[in-house]
Amino acid sequence: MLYNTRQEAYYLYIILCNDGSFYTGLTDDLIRRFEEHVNGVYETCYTFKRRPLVLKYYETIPFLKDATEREVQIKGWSRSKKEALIQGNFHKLRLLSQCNNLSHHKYYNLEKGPDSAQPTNTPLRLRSGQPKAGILGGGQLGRMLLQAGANYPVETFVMENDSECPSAHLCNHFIKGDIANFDDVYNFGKGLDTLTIEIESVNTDALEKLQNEGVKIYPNPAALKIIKNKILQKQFYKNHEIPTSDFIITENLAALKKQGNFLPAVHKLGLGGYDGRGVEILKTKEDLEKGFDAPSVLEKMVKIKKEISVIVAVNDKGETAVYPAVDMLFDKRLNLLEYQISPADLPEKVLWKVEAIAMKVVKYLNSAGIFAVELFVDMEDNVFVNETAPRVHNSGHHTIEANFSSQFDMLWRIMLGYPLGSTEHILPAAIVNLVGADGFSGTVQYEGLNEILQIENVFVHIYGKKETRPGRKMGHITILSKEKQELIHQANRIKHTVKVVASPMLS
Ligand code: AIR
Repeated sequence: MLYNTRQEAYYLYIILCNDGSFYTGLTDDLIRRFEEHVNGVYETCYTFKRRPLVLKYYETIPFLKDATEREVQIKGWSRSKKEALIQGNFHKLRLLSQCNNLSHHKYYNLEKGPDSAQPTNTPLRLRSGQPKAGILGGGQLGRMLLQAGANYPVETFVMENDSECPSAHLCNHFIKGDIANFDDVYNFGKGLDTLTIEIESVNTDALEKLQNEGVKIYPNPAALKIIKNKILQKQFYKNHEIPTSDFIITENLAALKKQGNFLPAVHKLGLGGYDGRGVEILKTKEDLEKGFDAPSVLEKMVKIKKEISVIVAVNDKGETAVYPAVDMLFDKRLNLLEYQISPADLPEKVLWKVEAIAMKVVKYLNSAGIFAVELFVDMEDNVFVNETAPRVHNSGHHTIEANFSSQFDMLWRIMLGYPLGSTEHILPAAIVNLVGADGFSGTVQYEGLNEILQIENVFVHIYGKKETRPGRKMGHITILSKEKQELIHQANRIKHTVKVVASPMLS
């Protein structure tokens, strides 16, 4: 049984009036409602001196109960508190310009009310002379974060077990250590001003201690503790009435084997899985053997029309910036992201629902940082959260070239206390992941790059991993184009041209 399948989207909105006061309301259709306001349908709310001037703010809330509670709450706020809310969220308000550009906006010429000031910065308060930032984990995500960090005044530190990892040569200081070990993480972090992760399997107890001692940690260790354990993550969605597929917790293989009637389902290892590892699709009773003999979660299979990802940035002040949703296409066999196309091709109403649910996840995680919320859209356009990553994410790699502020740039802004960047895209994009080909293990070799590098709208990212193995993420290629057909065409071309193999001597 699924809970919360009846989904709607409500908009809590605030209109600035020409006398400087705010009008707060609730609607299920923001554009229509604003039109009504400007056309005088709500004359009784206004006087001759008080007229609706401009739509300043909205938030999308998936359930009526939450929406009415929120309306009552905001209506009770003082003017300055409403102003702070508006200022804090100026990034995510894509719909606003759409509403405010309505051609029949008859109040345009009214004298402007007091406009909101630009948000003030909270520069990082340094514990030492210059910002020292640490990254736990040294894979491709850390590498791309360091590439963006090179543009900022920051001294970078990376800890990882493998001193030949993709990040080792791009940071200012590399420390060899075990990210799952309390002492290693604590000793690494204690001299730093700010710290982030690029993989979930880190020691969260050490992070909590560091946080108590004043190190700024992104994401908040409490949020990371929930997300890194797939069981706690699912319970978190359920507790906060965030739509997600039904699930059962299985302690071991024997317990899993009793759940034949729950199939088809996806078995996910509680701790430690990533990039397709720790996930098994179980369709028939015979498949139960493939499940995990450790605490795991068995998730009912949803009939999926689309898989979507939304990346949300949150800073210390609780301000948010949302990247346009993207379509994800998976390699079913490897359980890995194969292509990604952005922005997602979905009806606007579904996109709003997707965005509202992603915002709800982030709100209840109560943490600054970057969050990638992966969602399913079913045949009836219901939206379910699949899982969330509290870090930069594969589904956002296109933002390096395709958006004003990339997900990596954005994380630096958050960690260093600068204003959030713009998430607007410059051009639509696609990503093709370069994964190790089947049958090849050993020193990596890339075939076909020469041909692909002759195409003008592609950008190659090789992660610098020395060794390939089947299914390992070794790089990605981004394509930019106004035309969706061109994106798909080039993505297919790349997929069939570039091969990640091993050098013949070692294969
Ligand atoms: N990663 C972390 N969670 C999911 C992914 N894809 C990235 C991180 C991590 C790297 O994958 O950058 O360090 C590990 O990749 P590999 O191929 O060494 O296992």
